[in-house]
Amino acid sequence: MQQIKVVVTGPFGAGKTQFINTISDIDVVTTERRISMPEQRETKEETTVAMDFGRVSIKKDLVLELYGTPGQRRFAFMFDILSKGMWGFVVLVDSADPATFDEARELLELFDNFAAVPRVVAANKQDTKGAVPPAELRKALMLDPSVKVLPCKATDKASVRKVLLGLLSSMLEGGKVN
Ligand SMILES: Nc1nc2c(ncn2[C@@H]2O[C@H](COP(=O)(O)OP(=O)(O)OP(=O)(O)O)[C@@H](O)[C@H]2O)c(=O)[nH]1
Ligand SMILES: [Mg+2]
Repeated sequence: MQQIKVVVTGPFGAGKTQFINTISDIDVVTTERRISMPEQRETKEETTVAMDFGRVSIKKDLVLELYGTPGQRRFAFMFDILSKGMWGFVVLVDSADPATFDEARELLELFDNFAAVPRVVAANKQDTKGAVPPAELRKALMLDPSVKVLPCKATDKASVRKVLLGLLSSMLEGGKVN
């Protein structure tokens, strides 16, 4: 059995917990707590304070272990703990929230520094008003052509699966996964 550790990161509220909940075969281990800062509570009530953990069977003998990071930067101490031993990572971005794009770019660089492993950017919330398409997100994030930017709707299982398969195919190209 090959177990592949994948980290799901991205700015506050990008949809990381949702992404893992949608695809996981097991009940996700979450660490959501009520948001303490009133200005952030306008968007939602709870935030991840340590991690999400889920797993998904991709095919016989191949399981992805998904580790979601917190989005609030005060919990960033978890980043290097969660990234230990990762085989790849996903940077999830709320495509309708350009104010978070710079941070998404920073996270990509930060996790790249932890480990130079395959990564994909998921242009999430494609179903929401004002969501920019993947090509536009690529430009805004000034991404290298080698980084895949995939459309995503974290509430939709097939869509989440496509993102993970996109990452997996980059890993296959690297020859680590078979
Ligand atoms: N319409 C729509 N809503 C989404 C999508 N993905 C996530 N959401 C919603 O966006 C909100 C934030 O999602 P979370 O999964 O809590 O985001 P997060 O990245 O884990 O947030 P933090 O842990 O606080 O950083 C929730 O209400 C989700 O249901 C999507 O693709 N489409
Ligand atoms: Mg979360």
